[in-house]
Amino acid sequence: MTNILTNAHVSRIDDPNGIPAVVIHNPHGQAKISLLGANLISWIPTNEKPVIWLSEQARFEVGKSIRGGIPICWPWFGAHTSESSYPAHGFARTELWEISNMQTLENNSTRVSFILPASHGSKAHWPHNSKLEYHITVGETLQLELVTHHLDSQTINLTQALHTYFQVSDVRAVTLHGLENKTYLDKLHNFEAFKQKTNISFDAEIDRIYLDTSDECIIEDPGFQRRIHIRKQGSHSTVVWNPWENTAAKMGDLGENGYLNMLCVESSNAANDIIVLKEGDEHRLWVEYKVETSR
Ligand code: TA6
Repeated sequence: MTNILTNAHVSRIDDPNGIPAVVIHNPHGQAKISLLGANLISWIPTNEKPVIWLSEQARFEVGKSIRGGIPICWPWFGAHTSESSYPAHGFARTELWEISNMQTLENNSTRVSFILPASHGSKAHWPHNSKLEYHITVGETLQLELVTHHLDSQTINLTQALHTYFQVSDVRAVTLHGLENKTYLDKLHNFEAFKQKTNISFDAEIDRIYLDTSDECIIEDPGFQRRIHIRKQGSHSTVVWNPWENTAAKMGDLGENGYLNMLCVESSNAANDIIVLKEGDEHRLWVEYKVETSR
């Protein structure tokens, strides 16, 4: 079905489970968003290479997270603080979302909005009345906004992340700028705190939560002759992750050497960056990705 008013059309991906997706084509580029987790699995600006990485072995199955794209970690980041049986990174990324609106904006960008319906799973893991909306704007840049509305009387602690898998030419040739002089918790060393002295290059597994930072990050990729600018609001922590060869092999869905072509830079509220919401409060986590070509 093509919605001629918005340049966007919803089409079912060719997936045995028949999970639908929104496919957007407009003068600025194209994007694809699976309704499984409202996961933006592809963004290709016009005259540019793909910006978002998706594993060749990604599975589209309700109850499981898609390997790649932009999984939404909500309403907790990482392992649940008290219930070890609860799914890592919450349930928003493994449930089917609904489209709530599609529109073409004045500069020919396309904005699609989604809501996460309440479900049995969510009620079991999150006995609160919180409404979650997600707005994606595909234009010269990609803008994402995750909005939590808290509607019941019990104050909640929210952690979350836009767990973005960026496509890179070769992670060994890439440099990440913007986190210099920040303190980070290193998951590979039992979350011990360290100080980042320089920009970040990659030659091994990395899994870090950078604290007290709302700064712009830049992925410098000489192989693709581009820099990806990552701006954010409503987030004071940034997660950097690449599983590298051994962990990737154990995960079983990153594909052959897939780890070499991806880098996760996640705009988050994680670790000590906890969002406390009272009844009637809302929180907006906003990011913007912009590609600057050096060709
Ligand atoms: O964001 C980094 C991280 O928490 C890593 O520790 C790793 O677990 C990654 O997320 C992927 O998690 P997933 O549950 O998608 O396999």
